[in-house]
Amino acid sequence: MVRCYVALGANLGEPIRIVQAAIDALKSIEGAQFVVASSLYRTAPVGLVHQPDFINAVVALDLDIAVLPAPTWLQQLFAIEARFGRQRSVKNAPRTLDLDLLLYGDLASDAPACTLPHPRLHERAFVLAPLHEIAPDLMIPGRGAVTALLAACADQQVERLQ
Ligand code: PH2
Ligand code: MG
Ligand code: MG
Repeated sequence: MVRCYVALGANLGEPIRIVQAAIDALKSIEGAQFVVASSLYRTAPVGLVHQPDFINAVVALDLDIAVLPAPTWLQQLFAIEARFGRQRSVKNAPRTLDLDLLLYGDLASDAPACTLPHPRLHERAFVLAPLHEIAPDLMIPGRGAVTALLAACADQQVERLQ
């Protein structure tokens, strides 16, 4: 088994409903054992700022490596994005659902199609706040403690939803 963390983000359509349904979809993948989901967060857009606020969350799962090696797991994530109507147009454009693989155990990869740990997770409060909620002691290989990384982006607006 390998512990993996997936970030969810949505800011088109009904993002709260979509993120909740996507969490359910992640729970039902064969070879993946659901561990925990964070609360949902309403977050200000980072990057392209003139777009609606996002709903973000992070999920932890334990994966059977034989069934779901990292490339297969990524394909599963893309398939869920597609099922929720994700269209890939402009980079960072509004989206019905974005699923980003943050960590796959301690696997380090600089393959362009799958960089691990996720290359921007350490600078994004919309990922770090939900990640810190479910794994406060987590260390990001090469980046440091989630707690310290989150403290360093205190200027980014994230609001935990009830
Ligand atoms: N995703 C991005 C770029 N900017 N901003 C917020 N708040 N939440 C996101 O999920 C997000 C973003 C690229 O995937
Ligand atoms: Mg993303
Ligand atoms: Mg993505």
